[in-house]
Amino acid sequence: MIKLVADSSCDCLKMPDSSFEAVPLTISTDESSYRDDALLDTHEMLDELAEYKGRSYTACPSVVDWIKAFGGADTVYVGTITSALSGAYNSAMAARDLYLQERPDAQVHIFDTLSTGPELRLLMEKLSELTADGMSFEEVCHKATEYLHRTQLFFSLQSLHNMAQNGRISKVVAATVGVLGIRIVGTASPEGTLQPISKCRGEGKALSELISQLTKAGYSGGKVRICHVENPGLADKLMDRIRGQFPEADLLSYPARGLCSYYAERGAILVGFET
Ligand code: X90
Repeated sequence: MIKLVADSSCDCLKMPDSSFEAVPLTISTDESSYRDDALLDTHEMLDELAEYKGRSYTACPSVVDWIKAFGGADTVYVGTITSALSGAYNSAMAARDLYLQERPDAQVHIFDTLSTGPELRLLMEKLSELTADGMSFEEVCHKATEYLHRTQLFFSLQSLHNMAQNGRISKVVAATVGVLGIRIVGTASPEGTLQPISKCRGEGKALSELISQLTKAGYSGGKVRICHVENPGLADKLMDRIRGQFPEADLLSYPARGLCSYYAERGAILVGFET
């Protein structure tokens, strides 16, 4: 049996035609904790966190969480959020070691996306295609790794408060965003960190900047996956613009689940695409 596993930053609970499992990260305060699973109400979580005066945190899946998700399968492909910002990749690697001690004949590969959200989702969709084609483990690993080099992530964020609070970016960068409708457009750097590209005043400017970045990066009509944090309007506008240029493009937008909602914050969109 083949199993596909990703942490919950993929914003995806199911995958058609594959045995897929998302392993939740958790978001917490000193008073409550939110497991990023199918039961989480992200809207309610964002409301409660906006009211809450204290600090909030996140935690990656534990080794045991990962092993449970591997579910006894002989072949497991795992996609994780960037190892530069989360312990998810390391805990998945530790889970792999333990799993292989118990089952020396199993095959487990962990992909560090050096990204998150829709770029992780694209990887999982690719893995689903490759495994359906009946390829060998080595071939799937090779092709999926190659694919990751041909995908990219851009985003527009209205606030960097939670990224800064949790030490994922500098407070200096964070302070320039959110005031006077300033949004930041950025990308996942080659090292897997948040790389700001430009500051934009207003959503229209952010939209134009995203389009121009996509074009510069070499987007030419491939897949685009857009996750939004309570901003379907911006996601739709982006899809309309892309469809205007590439009528055949495979586009999909969907709401972010818990982890991306927490870090990208309300109003954000994350755009994963094939170059
Ligand atoms: O292990 C943990 O506790 C999770 C930490 C995750 C921190 C980063 C989350 C990023 C979510 C925000 C915008 C995109 C940034 C992309 C940088 C690669 C999405």
